[in-house]
Amino acid sequence: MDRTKAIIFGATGQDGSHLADLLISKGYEVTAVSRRCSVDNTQRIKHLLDHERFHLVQGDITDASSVINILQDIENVDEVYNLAAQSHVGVSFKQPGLTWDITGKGCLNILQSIVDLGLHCRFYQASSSEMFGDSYDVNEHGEKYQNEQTKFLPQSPYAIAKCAAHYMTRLFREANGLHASAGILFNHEGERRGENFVTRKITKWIGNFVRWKKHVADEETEWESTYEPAMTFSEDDIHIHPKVAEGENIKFPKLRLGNLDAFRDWGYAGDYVEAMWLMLQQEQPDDYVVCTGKTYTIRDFLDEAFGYIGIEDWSDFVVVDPKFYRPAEVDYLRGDHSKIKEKTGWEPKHDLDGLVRTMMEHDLNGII
Ligand code: NDP
Ligand code: GDR
Repeated sequence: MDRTKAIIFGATGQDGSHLADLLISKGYEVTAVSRRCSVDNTQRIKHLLDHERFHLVQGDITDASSVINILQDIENVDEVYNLAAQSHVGVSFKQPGLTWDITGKGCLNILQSIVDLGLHCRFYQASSSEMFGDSYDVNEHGEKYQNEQTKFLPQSPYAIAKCAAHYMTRLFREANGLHASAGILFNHEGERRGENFVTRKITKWIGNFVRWKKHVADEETEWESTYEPAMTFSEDDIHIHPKVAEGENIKFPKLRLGNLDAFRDWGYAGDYVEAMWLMLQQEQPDDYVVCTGKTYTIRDFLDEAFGYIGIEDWSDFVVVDPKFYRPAEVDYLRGDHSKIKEKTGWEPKHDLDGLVRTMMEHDLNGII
């Protein structure tokens, strides 16, 4: 039986893993590309590794020959999804060259390989609301929003690389007749979100904090009085194991964050991969904004997440650390998903409340 065949670049990431789940559930033959890593980077797709229709191959999108080999090895591939990226905006200021090579040029490597090999597959590019940067339109009610017509004003090396990949996708659609679509996705989160993005950093911290609090409670220690910022950690050191509380006099570190006033339109990653798939099922390729249409600040997210464990005032638990400020910030993102709704029927299923609940349940892991 001929099955639909898909290749996912970036399959080990948050979205790649959700997309792999979706495509497997739809009966696809899925080739997942993962880059060589000195440690295991397959945590998010572990449950798929033994599946008969799931095939893991090694490759790196910065290496054109690696991309060509992967595309060549799969006979008659139907759909190619490019989700691979150095996807952290803050990191892109410190590693702009690497970000450019992966997030920008990597997309070109795939598009050019598709053309050079004469493939008739459909292509999806993971574009981003970060491309809007400082730009927005204003509706008749005076509300700011971004849609497919809003101009791009990128504010980071990451966003500039995404703009280049986005325009490259459009160009290959126009110039080479490729069925190439770009999803301009607003922030989407969930239980598989990387731990140095702000939402997961918050829910993961709360989960660890509650676990630690239980530990000190077992020792009959008042958690309020032992709670001091005796330890600091960097964004990359967020994996706080409950064991940090095992030694005597070791206090739990406060949650250190950067700018709490930025607005983001946060959705659930599982909903957004459905939108990616739907784009490639359309007869004509196109670009679509994918979002919830609602926007909240980091403070609002903190309210929801701490509220979940019954803490209304989180100010004693959070430190604003300039270390996490970005050299340039994107202050306001709120998308308008009218186009994708009209063309494909797609709508988000999770609101902020549902998103936070899903993430908190996962990070508390049954502890309360
Ligand atoms: P992640 O950072 O979780 O995943 C990125 C993936 O890219 C990982 O699988 C990573 O591999 C892989 N990757 C990185 N470098 C290379 C490389 N050189 N060659 C091959 N693969 C590589 O991102 P998300 O899943 O959150 O996002 C998916 C895509 O969507 C990204 O392109 C992101 O920029 C974009 N996007 C994300 C949004 C979001 O809110 N999540 C919103 C808008 C766009 P490894 O696991 O080894 O690190
Ligand atoms: P973003 O997501 O930059 O929007 O990019 P992130 O969660 O990193 O930041 C969102 C906002 O929170 C502020 N912030 C912090 N951010 C991080 N990471 N860590 C902190 O401690 C912190 N404190 C405050 C940030 O300044 C920012 O305003 C995500 C990525 O998934 C991109 O790949 C994707 O393209 C966009 O979403 C849409």
